[in-house]
Order: sequence, then C-alpha cells, then structure tokens
Amino acid sequence: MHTQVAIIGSGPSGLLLGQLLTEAGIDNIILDRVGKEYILGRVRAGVLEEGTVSLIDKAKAGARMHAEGLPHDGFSLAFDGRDHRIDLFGLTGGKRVMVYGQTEVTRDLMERREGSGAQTIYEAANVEPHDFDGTAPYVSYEKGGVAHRIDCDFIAGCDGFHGASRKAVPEKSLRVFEKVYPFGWLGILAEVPPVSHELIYANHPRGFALCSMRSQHRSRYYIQCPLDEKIEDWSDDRFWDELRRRLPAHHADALVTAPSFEKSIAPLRSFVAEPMRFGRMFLVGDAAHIVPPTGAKGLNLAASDVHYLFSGLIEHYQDRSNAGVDAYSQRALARIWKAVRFSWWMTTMMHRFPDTGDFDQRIQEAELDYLTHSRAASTALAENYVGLAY
Ligand code: RFL
Ligand code: PHB
Repeated sequence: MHTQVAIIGSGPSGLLLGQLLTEAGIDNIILDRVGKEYILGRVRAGVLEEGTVSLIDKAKAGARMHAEGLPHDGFSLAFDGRDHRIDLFGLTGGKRVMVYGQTEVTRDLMERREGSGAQTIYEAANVEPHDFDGTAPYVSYEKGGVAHRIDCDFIAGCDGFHGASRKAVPEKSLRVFEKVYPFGWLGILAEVPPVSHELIYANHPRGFALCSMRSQHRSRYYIQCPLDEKIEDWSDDRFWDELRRRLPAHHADALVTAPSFEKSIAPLRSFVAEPMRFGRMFLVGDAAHIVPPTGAKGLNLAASDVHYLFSGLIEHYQDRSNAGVDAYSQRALARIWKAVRFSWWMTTMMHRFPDTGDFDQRIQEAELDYLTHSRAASTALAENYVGLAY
C-alpha cells in the first residue's frame, strides 16, 4: 500500500489532520490500535478555543458543533465562599470558548471521514514507523494475524502519550521535560442540568473542584483526589457530598444529583518532548506533550499542532517548499510552552498541594485576590484561556 501521509492514531489530532488533508486532496491513511467504539467511549476534553472551532469548520465537520455546542462568554473562579466571574468576552475584545465534548468532536470527524471515503484501519496491532530518517519511510502493522506495510512520504505520529511514534525515536535525539503533580482528578458524567450556566473552577481547603457540562442536561464534575485513591471507594453519594462541600453554599444548594454513568480518575502531569520532527516523521498532540487539564488546553494544543503541520504539508505539496515542515517543530513548541506555563499556573493556583506550608497558602490567596481585583491580571488569564493566536 502507498499513501502520501500515514497517520498513526485516530484521536482528535489524527482525525483532524486526516480530514484537513483529505479536503485538500492529499491522500492519507489513519491507523489505530483500538476500534471506533472504544475511541468514542473515552470521555475527555470539553472546552474548545475559537482556533480549534475554526479548524473543525475547515475540516467540514462543524455543523453539529455549531447546532449543539454551548458558546461560553465567561467562567467563575470560586474561593472564600464566593464566585468571581472572569468575563472572557469583555476582557478579550469579543472572544469566547465553545463547550462541546471531545467525544462529539471525534464522532463528527469520524463521520465526515467515512463520508469522504478516506481509509481508516482500526484494531491494527504492532503499528511501527520505520526509516523516517531517510527518503522512503513506511509504517508496518498487523491485522488479523497478517503483516502489512504502508509506504508513504511522511508519517504523522498522532498516537497519544503512550503511542509507538515517540518510542521509535532514539533516546539521544529526544529531550524530555516533565512535572508530575501529587494528585489526580476524579471525574463523573451525569444526566443532570449543570449547577450553573458557566464553568466553575473552585479552590477550597478540601481541594479543587470543577463544574463543567456537556449540554443543558448533562454535567461533568471533577474533584481533586490523592493519587492512590481507588475508584471503587467512591460511591456516587460520596462524590456528590464531597463536591457540595467544595462549592460556595448557593451552588451546593442548587446542585442536582443523579446516578453517574461514567467515573474515572486521571493523574495530572506536564510533559514536553523536543523536538517534534524527526526527518519525515512528526509528533502531534499528546504524543509530544501533556498538560494538566486545569487550563483546558490539551485538545486545543493538539489542534494548533495540526494547524502548523497541515500548513507545512500544504506548502510541500502545493508550493514545493519545505519551509513549513522545516519550521513545524519550532512554531508548534513556541505556542506549546506558553500553554504549558498557563496550565501549570492555573493548576498551582487552584489546587491544594499536600506539602503546602502557611507561607505558600498565603501566596495562593494573594494571587487569587490580585487576579480577581486587577483588570490587567484578569485580562492575562482570559487571553490565555480563550487561546493564544496561532
Ligand atoms: P489521543 O486522544 O490520546 O489519541 C491517540 C490515539 O492513538 C491511538 N494509539 C495508537 N494507535 C496505533 N498504535 C499505537 N501504538 C497507538 N497508541 C495509541 C489511541 O488508541 C488513540 O485513539 O491523542 P490526541 O489525538 O493527540 O488528542 C489529545 C487529547 O485527547 C487530549 O489532549 C485532551 O483530551 C486533554 N484534555 C483536555 N483538553 C482540552 O483541550 N480541554 C479540556 O477541557 C480537556 N479536558 C483532557 C481533559 C484530558 C483528560 N484526560 C482523561 C487525560 C480532561 C481529562 C479528564
Ligand atoms: C471538561 O468539561 O471535561 C473540562 C472543562 C474544563 C477543563 C477541564 C475539563 O479545564
């Protein structure tokens, strides 16, 4: 088999890149080690920047997002028993975010891909990129016990943090930066109206809590928990009680509860692998970087990587220039590090760290007080939250 771009991974980065390439007439094949239903069963991101929304539109997969997604003009920081609204729209000169689940983005991109006839190979075992240092790279895999090979011009490693692409790069060629946080997020989904029409990020002595949503009838809630917490120890009642305790009283009183239909614990980490290009292979999205979810940046960074790589590939195929692919790693990393900084800062400001002393606690309180009373500081938060320019 031969294709122009072999894409490893059918998550949002692989699907978005694949669809943009297909719309531009560039042939591509996507490979994933798991099946479609498994991918659609993962509950992850919920907040899309305007740049991400535009890219989904460009991939012609935006119709349902515009019909069902919820545009948000602000969110609340809750601490000290009160809400402090961050007016995203007012502070950024008219920018907003879109609340629309990653699962739905993925479903829309998959449907668009199926409609366009582009090929996706699900349940491909032992997917491996080869010879990306030379001029004739290829990807090998097994399906139904039979070995296959796809020859290609380029390989896009869109296979997430645990994927095969980054692992195929010799250790000496990679520089890795990592910070692991001493807590995780326990999250649930429930068929209940959201406690507030905007997101609430709460800093409380018992730990962080986040009230988010997927629609007017479906809510997504998270609470900070120790890393060794076991999901079996968290009945729905225990979760709802703990969430209520971490919210200002007027929200706690208004919280509508019901049995959850998804519950999971995610550890928090910051991770960046540099560079993101190795000859004819590129790392994209979570394959190259992870941010803690506090700033809602993971999926949005995957989208900005796709933007830089897609424009580089277009320049290569349409203008016969390699300037864009040569600049990919540097352009993507410049934006990534700013989002890594923002996510680290939001995480540090909003969580209770097990080893925080009195001094650090007062610094956190001063930071929140400053942030919510200074227009300059609120503007910096809003500018980063809606997403820095590409
Ligand atoms: P993904 O989504 O991990 O997809 C990678 C795909 O590659 C496949 N794969 C392989 N295929 C072939 N061979 C192999 N060896 C393979 N290994 C893996 C996998 O099966 C999978 O289908 O990476 P991608 O596409 O780069 O997308 C990244 C996003 O998923 C991620 O950054 C976000 O979900 C992060 N995130 C959030 N991001 C936001 O922008 N806003 C948010 O509000 C937000 N909230 C979150 C989040 C992530 C969370 N978790 C669970 C990590 C909330 C949570 C709780
Ligand atoms: C979500 O809805 O899953 C979500 C929203 C905002 C975040 C993280 C996750 O910062």
